[in-house]
Amino acid sequence: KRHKSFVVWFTGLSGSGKSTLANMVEKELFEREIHTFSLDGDNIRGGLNNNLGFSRKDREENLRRIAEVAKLFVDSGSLVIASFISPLNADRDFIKNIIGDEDFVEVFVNTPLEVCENRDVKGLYKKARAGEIKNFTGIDAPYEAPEFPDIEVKTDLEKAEVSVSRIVEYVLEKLEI
Ligand code: GGZ
Repeated sequence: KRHKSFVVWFTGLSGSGKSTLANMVEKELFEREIHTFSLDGDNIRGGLNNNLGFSRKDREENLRRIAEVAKLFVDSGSLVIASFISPLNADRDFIKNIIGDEDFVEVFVNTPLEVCENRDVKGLYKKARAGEIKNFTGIDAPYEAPEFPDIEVKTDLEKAEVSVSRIVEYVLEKLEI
């Protein structure tokens, strides 16, 4: 199918549910024969960016490279789904500038820190509280909530299926198919 290409960018805390939602959105789009490509910590921080950590400078470089890669995929015609904490307004502005305002959809996965910390799927919050991980977002590194996201999702108040269909609806509209 021919359609427009752009980036759907999920921002939110660790454990907020970015990847879960992104995977569900991707599945829905796949079933509609839309060709997507997902970027996340697993395929980026494990490879291209395996020399980067979580200092301010490294996060900037992490996100700069991801934005450039996302742009390449957009140029090749893919619908890109990216899931990264991208903690600061400045980070997201920078990303938006690289990708281009028109091709950037911001999805704020707004899950309260307490909820993420209670889930603690990977035990990282516990380690961060114990001081075993430094610069952990939400604990001893900042997260700035986006003021005007295109879509906001509250995973503690809304069923994932409902959030996903809101996102998919927005995407389908913008795809102009
Ligand atoms: C935040 C960290 C950290 C620190 C390791 N701070 O829940 P996860 O495990 O699977 O996702 C988090 C991921 C964040 O990487 P990003 O590339 O999305 O971050 S950023 O956009 O800020 O560059 C978490 C894990 O890496 N992780 N240490 N100190 N998250």
